[in-house]
Amino acid sequence: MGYSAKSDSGKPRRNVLIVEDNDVNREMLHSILADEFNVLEAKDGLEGLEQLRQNYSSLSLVLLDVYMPRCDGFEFLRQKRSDERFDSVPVIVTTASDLREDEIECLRLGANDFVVKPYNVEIIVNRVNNIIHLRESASIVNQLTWDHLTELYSGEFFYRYMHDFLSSSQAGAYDMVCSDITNFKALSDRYGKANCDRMLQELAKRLSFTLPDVVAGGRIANSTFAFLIEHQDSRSWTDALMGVSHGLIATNMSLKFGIVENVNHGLAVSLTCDRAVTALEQVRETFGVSVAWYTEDLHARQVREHVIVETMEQALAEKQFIVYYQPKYDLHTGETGGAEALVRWIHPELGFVRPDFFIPLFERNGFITNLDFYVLEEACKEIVRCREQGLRVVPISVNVSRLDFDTADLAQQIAQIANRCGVDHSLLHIEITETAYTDNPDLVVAALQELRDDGFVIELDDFGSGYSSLASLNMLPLDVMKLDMSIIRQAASLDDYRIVRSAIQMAGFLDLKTVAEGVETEEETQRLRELGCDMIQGYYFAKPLEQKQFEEYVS
Ligand code: G
Ligand code: G
Ligand code: MN
Repeated sequence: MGYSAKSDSGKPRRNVLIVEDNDVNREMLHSILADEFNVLEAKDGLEGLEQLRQNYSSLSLVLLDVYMPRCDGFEFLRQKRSDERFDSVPVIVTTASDLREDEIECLRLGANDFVVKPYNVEIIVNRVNNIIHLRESASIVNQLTWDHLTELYSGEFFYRYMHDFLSSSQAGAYDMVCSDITNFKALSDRYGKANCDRMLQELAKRLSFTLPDVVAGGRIANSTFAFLIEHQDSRSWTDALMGVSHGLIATNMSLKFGIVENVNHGLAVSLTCDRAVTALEQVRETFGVSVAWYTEDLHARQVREHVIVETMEQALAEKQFIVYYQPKYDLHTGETGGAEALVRWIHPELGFVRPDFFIPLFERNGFITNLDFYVLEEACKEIVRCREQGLRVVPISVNVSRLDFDTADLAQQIAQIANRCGVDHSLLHIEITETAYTDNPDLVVAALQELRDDGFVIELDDFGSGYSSLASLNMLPLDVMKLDMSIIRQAASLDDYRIVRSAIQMAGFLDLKTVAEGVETEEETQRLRELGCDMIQGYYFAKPLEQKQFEEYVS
């Protein structure tokens, strides 16, 4: 921060306190300083201490006489030193003579500088400015260096300091340990900020003691600490962490540790910390203390994820995403009754990338919506191609991610693509999952209603997987229920189809058609037919097919 002595430059005027019993001296100092400073006055040490107590936070400096009645300069300095709130206020002592012993005693008691009487205007003004400037810069450095709550380093300082440290100690081996309270938001909502602050404070203290051979610790985010320690077999000390949250705030606290062993001295410290945090984020435990390591596998996955995110836009532009079509077999007619569009990515470097891998990533960064619109358009073009070649035209269903519902005019955009391609709306089926509904019920119901009114067919995907709720069945405007592969698999392996039967019955009550997914055998097909299932989709009938194969299939 640039400090300007010119009070008329727009910078705030600093407050300076003069503690002096001699009226003439006090007046003189006052008139010397009044041009640049707001001057406060005290007639002896006691008054001076009272002023200090009231104004210490806004006071930039004290000018202190040594010999005064009631409470002299020495006593003032002693009292001031006993209260650390006053540490931020520097003191210049004014002495009448060149009494060395007095000067030494004042320095010992914490005075910062001297001016000797009789006063010299230039010397006083410059000393006052220098001391204030010094103190203010030191205070800024101090603020940037420390996290005052935990007394760990601030994140920025920790990164810089550890970078310098690691660059200068090429030979040593170190481990990075990051901790995070993963339910911190919930805890602070419940217990309040002050309690959570105290907890962080206590936790930082405990970790500083519990972790072995700590080089330094920093608070790198709200509830995230990082410690660099000397390298050692982590299994030798991680057990000690298990008790570290004991008695802190709540028994349901979720404290996770991520460890990067043998940190790479050349890697930015913030990235090393990111890796430790990535490791701890892998932990599924939702309470208690858990520890995770940043492994080779995790690293390889992160690199792949990075490549995927870096190349996704270009991949879409270059049509590296290929749409496959998996036929659905109609158990009533014995013919192909539809198909599901399933996207695949042929990546120039990574080769074939599974959708299970990239779709969750795209759902995190929002790119899934671009991809879904692309697949929708490809599916429309495929319908047109089949029609133009005189092939049998069957409805194609596309998967619509729950994230797509954040698009304000989703229904209109889907309709626009269909219309532009010249595809009848009834030939496009929209597959949604229940998570879309649980995320944002009102929005999803409204968008689906609009789509359905506009002639599209709505299918509920993955029914029976995860957290199926009957509420979503009730609330969503639906036409088709797709029974998840997992309940078909389970029925087949237990030879018990009761769940499948009741799902099909329930669909019947709700006027929904049923599609069973992941049907792999003749036996399963037979059972599903008996139970009144309308369609089956699965390897027994057909795998997802490339466009050409699909067209041959339906011809
Ligand atoms: O083919 P299979 O491995 O293709 O698909 C894995 C998962 O990816 C399934 O849950 C499927 O619903 C999903 N999926 C496949 N293609 C798409 C797509 O185009 N959009 C969305 N949102 N999900 C898709
Ligand atoms: O969108 P949904 O989650 O329903 O995606 C269907 C998934 O099921 C895709 O990954 C597809 O490749 C896969 N799949 C389709 N038929 C079968 C099957 O018979 N067996 C198995 N194991 N998977 C299948
Ligand atoms: Mn699907």
